[in-house]
Amino acid sequence: MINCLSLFNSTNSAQSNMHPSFYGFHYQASFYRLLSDAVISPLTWLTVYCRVVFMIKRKICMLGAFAVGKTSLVGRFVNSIYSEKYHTTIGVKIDKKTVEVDGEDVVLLIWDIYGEDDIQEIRLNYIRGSAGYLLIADGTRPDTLETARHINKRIERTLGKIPFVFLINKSDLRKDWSIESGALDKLRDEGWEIMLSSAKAGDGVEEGFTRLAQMVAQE
Ligand SMILES: Nc1nc2c(ncn2[C@@H]2O[C@H](COP(=O)(O)OP(=O)(O)OP(=O)(O)O)[C@@H](O)[C@H]2O)c(=O)[nH]1
Ligand SMILES: [Mg+2]
Repeated sequence: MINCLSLFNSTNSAQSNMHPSFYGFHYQASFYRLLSDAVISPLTWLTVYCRVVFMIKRKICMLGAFAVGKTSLVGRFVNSIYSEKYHTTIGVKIDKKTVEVDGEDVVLLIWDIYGEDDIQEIRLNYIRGSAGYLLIADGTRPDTLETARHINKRIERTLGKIPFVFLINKSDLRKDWSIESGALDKLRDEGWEIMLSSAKAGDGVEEGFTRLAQMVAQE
């Protein structure tokens, strides 16, 4: 009991040592904190909510022949990683990355689809709902350019014209390239936007995805 009383007294005496202006300052600070919580917080939350709900989201696809580097390009772009090992994609793998286009965030849902070969064509069902696609060829394999042309024709016939960027990948192996520049000039004349990339060295990867993001953000 004595102990409790002495505790009470000591607390009281500690408080009485405080300068009276301390209480005024304390209440004023609390008042402003309440005001900011009541006004600024809802505004902040509303801003965050609007940014999330009205954020531009676009599905894009990685298309091309097998082993041209579709998965490697996604790995480089999304996670800044690259591997020499080749694991063919089975079906589809979906990744996500936000890029900034003209000061606005654009969320890219990237569908990395298995490569086309002599046995299997790409299923157009995977591509439905896409705002655009990266069409990829391997600079060291001219036949992959033909595959890219074939895929593009099928998409245009079935789904209509949608924006795309043509990436000639493996530019780090430029000395081994066998695609004729005349063939690329012909495609440019047809309106194809062509860029060079290397998933291995990282060259042109960001640029390719960002260019497509600019095109699809306007859709
Ligand atoms: N030198 C070089 N090799 C690359 C580059 N990009 C990919 N590769 C290699 O090419 C092989 C195939 O790469 P992937 O990214 O799996 O190719 P993909 O187009 O996804 O293949 P599929 O899923 O089978 O259609 C791997 O061994 C990669 O390391 C590049 O820019 N330069
Ligand atoms: Mg793959």
